[in-house]
Parts: sequence; C-alpha cells; structure tokens
Amino acid sequence: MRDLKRAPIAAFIALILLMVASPAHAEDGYRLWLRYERLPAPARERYKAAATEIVMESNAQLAQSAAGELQRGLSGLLAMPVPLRTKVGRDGAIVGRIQSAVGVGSEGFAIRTTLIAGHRATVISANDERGLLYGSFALLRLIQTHRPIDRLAITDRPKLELRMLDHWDNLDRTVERGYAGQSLWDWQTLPQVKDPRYTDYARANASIGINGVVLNNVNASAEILTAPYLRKVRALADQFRPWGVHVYLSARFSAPMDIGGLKTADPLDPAVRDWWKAKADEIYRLIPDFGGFLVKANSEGSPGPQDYGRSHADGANMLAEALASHDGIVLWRAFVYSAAKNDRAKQAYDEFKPLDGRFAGNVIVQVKNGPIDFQPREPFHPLFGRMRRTEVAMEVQLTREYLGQSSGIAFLAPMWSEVLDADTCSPRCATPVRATIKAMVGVSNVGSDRNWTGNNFNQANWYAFGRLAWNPAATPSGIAEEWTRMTWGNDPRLIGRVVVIMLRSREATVDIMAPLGLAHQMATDHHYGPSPWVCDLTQPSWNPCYYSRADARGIGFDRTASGSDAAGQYKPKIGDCFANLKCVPDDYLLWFHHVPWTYRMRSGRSLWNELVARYDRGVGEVEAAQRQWDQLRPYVDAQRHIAVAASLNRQRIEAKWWRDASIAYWQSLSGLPLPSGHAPPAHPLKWYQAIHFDTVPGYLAPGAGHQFSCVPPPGGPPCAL
Ligand code: BDP
Repeated sequence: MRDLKRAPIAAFIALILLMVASPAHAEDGYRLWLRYERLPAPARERYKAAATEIVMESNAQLAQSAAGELQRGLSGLLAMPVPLRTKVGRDGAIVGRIQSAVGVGSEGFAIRTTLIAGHRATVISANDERGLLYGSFALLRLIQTHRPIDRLAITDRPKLELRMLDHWDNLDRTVERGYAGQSLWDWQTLPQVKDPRYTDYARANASIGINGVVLNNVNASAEILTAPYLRKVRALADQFRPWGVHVYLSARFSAPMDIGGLKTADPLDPAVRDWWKAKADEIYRLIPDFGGFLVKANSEGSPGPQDYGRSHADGANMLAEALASHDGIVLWRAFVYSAAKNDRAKQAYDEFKPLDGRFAGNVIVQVKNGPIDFQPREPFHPLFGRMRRTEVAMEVQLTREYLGQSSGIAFLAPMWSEVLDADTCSPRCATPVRATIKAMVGVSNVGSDRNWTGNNFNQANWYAFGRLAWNPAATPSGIAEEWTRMTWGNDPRLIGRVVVIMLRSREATVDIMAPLGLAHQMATDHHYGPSPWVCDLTQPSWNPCYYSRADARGIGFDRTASGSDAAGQYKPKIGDCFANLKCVPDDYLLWFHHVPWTYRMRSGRSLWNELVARYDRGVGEVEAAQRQWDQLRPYVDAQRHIAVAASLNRQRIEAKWWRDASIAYWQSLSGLPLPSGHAPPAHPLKWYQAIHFDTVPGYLAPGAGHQFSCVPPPGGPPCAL
C-alpha cells in the first residue's frame, strides 16, 4: 500500500530526470546555425526589453519573410511569443522599414536604435526588401551571438554583387563530388511535391546573403532545358523567391543538337543563336527572375565553341545575347586544360587572357581560386587582376573533394581568405584578389543528409562561404567564432576550443596531403586517399607524378623560367618572388621549384626531413583536435558530440594512411633514412599501393549521370512529367 502511494512520486521524479537528461529535441544538425535555442536566463532578460514586438512596414514578399524569421528567431531565443503588429505601440519594437538608407546601396541595410512615437525601437532600414531580409538576419545574429543590441548604429552592405552556390547535382540525384547523400532536388516528384526542405535551404542561404543558386552539375545534361524539367525548375524558383535566391542553370553547349534537333551548336550559326533566344524566352516566361546560365565548355571533354573553331568569347557572347533582354547573365568557366599542352597551371591564363575585353557586358568569367583545381593549397590564379576589361568571379569548392571529403574537420575560410587577400600587384601593388572580382561562387557541399553537409563541421564551410562572399575581407577567426556560437553555443569554454580546432584544420589537411606546395597526390578519379605513385594515366596532368616530378634526385615542379615559366604569368613583383628560391614562401616551394631532397630549408632542416616533419605535424594536429573535442563533451549535446568524435576518428585514421603511404613512396625514391624521432610507415609501400576502392561517394563512372539520357520522340511522350 505504501509502495503504491509512492509510485506517482517516483514516476514524477523519473520524468523530471528524463527531461533534464535528454534535450527537448534531437540535435541532428538540421537547424544549422539557425537553431534559435532559448538563451540562458541572464541573456534572455537583457534582450527581452529590446524585442517586444515586430512591426514590418513593408508588405513586399522578402520583407514578409524577414518578419516571419524575426518572429521565429526571437520567439525561440527569448522563449516568449513576440507578436507582429502594424505599428509601434510600446518600447522594444523591432521595425522593418524601406526608406532611402544612405550608404547601403541595394541589398544593404542600417540598424539603429531610435525613438518612434516616444517609444524605444530598433529600426532596420534598407533601400529595398532584400536589404530588410539581410538586416533582419543580421539582427538575429547579434542576439544569437550574445552581442548587445541596445545602442545600435550599424550599416552593412555586400561587397560583391553575386554570391552564388553551384550544385554539381545530376538529374538522377547523384551529386558529383557530393559527400552528403543525394541531391536535395527530387526531380522525380517535382513540380508537384514541394518539399518544405527547399524552403529551409533557401532560408539558410538568405541568412548568409547567398543570392543565387545553380541547380545542376556543370557537367550538364541538356535535359534540364526541356519543357518538363523547366517546370520543375520553376517550382524550385518559386520556393526560393521569398528568400531572395535566384535560380540559374548549367547549360550544355550542345543543347541545340541534344534536344533541339539542330545539326550544329556553332555559336555563329543563326539557327543556333535563334534556338538559344527562344529557349531563354521560354525560361523567362516560366521564371521571370531567372538568373542565367553557367557553362563549362571545351573542358574535360565537354562540348564548346572551339568544336567549331570559335573562341570562348564567341560562345559566351551568343548566350549573353539570348539572355540580355531579360537581364540574365552568363557565367563562363575558365577551367580549361588539355593533354596536348605543356603545364596545366598555365593553360587557363593562356586561353583567356587574350580574350580580355571581348566578352559581352553580361558575361562573368568564372575562375577557380588556383590555377590547377581546388587543391589543399595553390597560389592564387594568375587571371585575377589580369582581366582588366572583363568581369571575373572567383570559384571555390565547399565540398572537400581534395581535402578529406566527408571526414573530420577542414574549415576552409583560411584557404579562401589566403587567396582573397593575395596581392595581385595588378594594376599596382596592394590590389588584393578580392578587389578584382565581382562575384564569388561556391561548389556546394549540401545534400539530402539530415544535417545537410554530411558532417556537422562541414556546415561551417557553407556558412563561411556566404559570409566571405558578403565581405571578402572578413576574418576566418571572426567567422569561425560567429558560426560556433550559433551552432554549438555561447559558452566561452567551448568557443575558444572549437575556434582553434577550426582555424588549424586546413593547415593540418595541407600537411597531411600536400605539404610544401605539392598538389594532386590523390587517388585516381575519386580522389579519395593517397596515390603519389600513379604515373600511367593517358592524360598527363591526371597523374600525381606529373605534379611531384619526384625522382631519386629531388622533387617539385619547375615553374621558373628554366621550367614551364608559369611564374611569369604573374606580375613581375609577384612572379619574380615565386621564381626565386630566396623569396618563395615555403608553402609554395614545390609548386614553383624542383629541388634536391637535401635542399636546405629555412628551418635548417633538409627538404626531406622537413617533408617528414610536416606529415607528422598534420597527423599530430588531428590527434590534438580529437583530444580537444573529447574535452568538450560536457558542453555539446550527445548526438552531435558523438557524430563529430566518430568523424574525427576517421580523419585520424586517414591522416595516418596519407602520412605513411606518402613517406613510404617518397622514401623509395629518395633512399634517405627517416629523421630520428619519426616512426617508419606501418606497412611497406606495396601494401599502400594495393589499396583500391571501387566505389567512393561523389564519383561517377565517366558518362553516368552527366549525359543526356532521354530523347523525346517527335510527337511522342516527353521524358519527364
Ligand atoms: C574537378 C572535379 C570534376 C569537375 C571539375 C570541374 O574532379 O568532377 O567536373 O573539377 O570543375 O576538380 O569542372
């Protein structure tokens, strides 16, 4: 009897314990940096008085999205309802207002603490609705990161006009170089099924100022341009529009032949030009704010104007003409190289520099951050600063194809900033790359995984990309701290550690895979794991040995005047330094120079010993990150803590694999003993050379997914509904 009486009390206590022990909802990473978790009590009290109601004075669509987001964010952070009102009625209103806001241009905003009808208010003002949207996210960010908001006088505006994600997504939902599940776009069920996730995706982009999205792979299927697919594209565009995200498509240059029934895709052929005009008109009838086309042409086997003896400018300008009357733009990629020519690092410059000034006004030439291909470290691309009469975009890769793919942590803001801050000396010194570009484009790392990016820390690269595209001078440490606060929490014991792990992670990845200016030492095709020994591929520049040029005497690619003279493509102040052993930074040594294994480094070590030390430093960094992360267990929810710990463990195993395989191979050439204190590889070289993976996420056998897959018979059923 007594026991029975006690039962409800025991059950009550058990319930309370359960509630305390488990978070209110699973932390699976879905909410990204927009978690809007309830603030701790003291902070909540501070903000409550300054966020009592929301008054959005504009009815424009983006302004209404902003109001909804403010309400969602504030209600979550402050754990109280924050009502929407039509006019200020009390102290603490947050007001959105379109009015001429000086100095913020289009898309920018001002946030000011002021008095309205005798009430204290925070006014977000902008010249346009887009500015209100970005200003609202900025205000939420201040609260999310525990910054004071009671005396605000902020103005901000994006430094670059176009801030865009490129999805390398195929129509069969595979993602080229995707490590986060399938493509988000479910082409099969579009346009009927409008997944709410499409909205969350657009919201996330809006929160960091991303204003354009290319939906499909640069290795494009022309099928995306058929009427049934355009209706699907429209459905996505409709869902993105309230968040200010414009839709773009990758266009296959041979589309007039693939789906248009023409015999040629020659850009100077009138029928081809008419076909593209009609196609553009058709798209704009469906999607009036369509952004334009992204084109990979005459690159890695894709069709292009050179198939007809025409130039890149001829091809780009034809598409530009078709889009011009609709205010659309063409992003034309400069990622070109061929087997026949000499140094791959020189080819884009050689092809595009002579075309400077020949592109139409609505063409942007899209240049990768470095002259080869998204390697862990490359010097900046020599085209930056040298296309003085052409608009240029910088393309970076968020998905870590060459930086560890899905494992562990590699925060890429330091890498992108390194390039953005690099002095081009063009036209004069103190002209950083960031001052020479009009746009930033990021190859997306987003997929259907619940946490969007396959690994919680890869979200940081999405975030950092948006923040840097908004302000290319922003600091990686500032971005890392902001993201950490919003994503993991504001506890100072947590922030410091996470930020340090993040900031060191990219350099660690360089050490592990490609120290001292090495590049492209990854396994063939899928690029997962080390294969520095590969030397038998038909296209010379797909071989790791092409980049290392390693033999018994030494290692490195001579890009000075005695070699390929790629250094000569930079302005003399820069190129002369790269070409001079006394001036070139250690980080670019083997990129520009072939040196003996015994070459004396600035550290006093021989090159061989330095190389070994760098590999070991990289492995040590991952181990250190693991230890730091373990100590963060008390401050992080269990679900995400376990997930990150597992991913870091995988990164450590892979780092060791990279280190051992690389050292084993280089040692087979150099014949030198390992410096003391550095362990020999765990296995003989042959063991590493025998490792082989048939299936790795993100890599498709040639042709799969890219190609046009359905030719609609004349008058027959279409390929998609
Ligand atoms: C390379 C990728 C390849 C892309 C290519 C590109 O391995 O999948 O198609 O870049 O940018 O790095 O077009």
